[in-house]
Amino acid sequence: DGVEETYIMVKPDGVQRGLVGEIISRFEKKGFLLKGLKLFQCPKELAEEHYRDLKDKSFYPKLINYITSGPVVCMAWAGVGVVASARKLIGATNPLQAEPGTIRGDLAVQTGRNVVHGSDSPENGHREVVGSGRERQENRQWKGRIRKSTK
Ligand code: YYY
Ligand code: MG
Repeated sequence: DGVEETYIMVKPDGVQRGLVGEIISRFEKKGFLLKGLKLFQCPKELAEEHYRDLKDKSFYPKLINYITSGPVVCMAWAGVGVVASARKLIGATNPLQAEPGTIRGDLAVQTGRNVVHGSDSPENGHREVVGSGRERQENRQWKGRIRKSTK
């Protein structure tokens, strides 16, 4: 049926700048379904797992420092084609190249402070929402509770 899940995360700069409501609003207005949300201080090990594909990049240590520097807002969003659509709403990785009208295009300037994360494939969407190992059980809780209330 094409319904997918994606993991959207307001990064520490977005939370500190008070952009949580604005970012949620864009996904709500588009018409996607919010399935779960939590404020979360990401431990270093989970940040490393989340960005494991980038561990050989020169910016990786800074990226891990940044993402663990303050609370993030974790969200699971669902809908038809939500993974690719969310990436379009978010805009290019480098905010200076992101189109006006996108979240990064409107709200950010630096790649290293680009306010929001979105999964890049349905497989990663599922992996990032559900998690693995230790965080799996906890994720089931924050997602499951909201899911019940939306039924
Ligand atoms: O998926 P997206 O966030 O748009 O970009 P990725 O290539 O997955 O990189 C993840 C994250 O790493 C990016 O949002 C900022 C940071 N980063 C960086 O600091 N410098 C780069 N040259 C590339 C990415
Ligand atoms: Mg990415």
